[in-house]
Amino acid sequence: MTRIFSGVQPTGHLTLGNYLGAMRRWAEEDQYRADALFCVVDLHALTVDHDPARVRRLSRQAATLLLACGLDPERCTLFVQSQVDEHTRLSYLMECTATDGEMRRMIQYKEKAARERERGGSVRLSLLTYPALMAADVLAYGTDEVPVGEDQAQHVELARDLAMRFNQRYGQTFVVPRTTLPVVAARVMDLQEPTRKMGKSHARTAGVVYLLDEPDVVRKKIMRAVTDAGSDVVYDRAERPGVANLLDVLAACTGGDPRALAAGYDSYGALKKDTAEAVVERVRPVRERHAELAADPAYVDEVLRAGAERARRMARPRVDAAYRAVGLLA
Ligand code: AQP
Repeated sequence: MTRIFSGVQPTGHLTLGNYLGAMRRWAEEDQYRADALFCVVDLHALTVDHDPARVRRLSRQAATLLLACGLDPERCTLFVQSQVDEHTRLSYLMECTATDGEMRRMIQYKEKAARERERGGSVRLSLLTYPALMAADVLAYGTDEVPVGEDQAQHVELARDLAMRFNQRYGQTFVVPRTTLPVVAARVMDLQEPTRKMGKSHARTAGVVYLLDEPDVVRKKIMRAVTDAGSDVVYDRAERPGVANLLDVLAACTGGDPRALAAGYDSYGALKKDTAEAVVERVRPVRERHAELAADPAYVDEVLRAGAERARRMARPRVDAAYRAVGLLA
């Protein structure tokens, strides 16, 4: 059976981008067709300046939202990264397999490092080595497929390279994973800066729709989205990024095709209104289920405990084999 692994970082409140680009597919398709593991990758949240209490709160909230999106703990394995030591054990071997040049080439490193420097802060070493930990997350489980949004594809490519290099040097140990991207909404853009992806840790929140935003807040953010010069509605990601983004979101929420949808509009106002309603309707059941689950934290904790135990059992033999392969007395 195909094995799938993917994760979310508790670096902020989960967004519409996380949902349309990744979580929705995990819940509606991936868990039914594969042996799937989904992880709140909390160690990754420590790569930038963070508040411990906030990370703890966001980790639990992310797990609750994943359940609210429809992940079924009877069908898939849901857990928190730091509760399974195999991730950090294997991460060190990945650091010994990768080069510093490979790490420095990662777009997300360049962007986040620049942001940290702009804020006058220093860049943590773990931000640079983050892709080694992500490779470990994926490779520990013999993962075949990694369903992610476009922004994570470069990291999965690196995980592939590391798996192949490790296998070549030390003998067949890891499955070489592949990325799967969604057909629409692989990259939901910020509503105020439509050339930048919608990100949960952006300081300016007006362009970011959070899954737990009240419906009226969602409507307001979408109605105020930056659109492009001109007034005709055409789907052109390069020349009309603002309008294309709205069409992508509308298409992802209604199951349509963004180009075909464009033909049905002759004003930005009508497009925004329909997009806002489509998002509110799409997210409504997630918000409702989240409210129910948030009232029962003991249930969420139990799901995470059982998930971590299962994940540990799955990862340990391969990580032990990797330790032995490189010459350690594991
Ligand atoms: N804007 C997006 N459009 C489509 N997919 C997206 N994803 C994230 N943003 C978008 C996908 O969501 C999954 C979980 O993301 P993550 O938690 O690993 O963090 P990220 O990729 O770094 O996303 P964020 O929300 O932008 O976080 P910050 O601001 O902390 O960097 C991944 O599959 C991702 O591709």
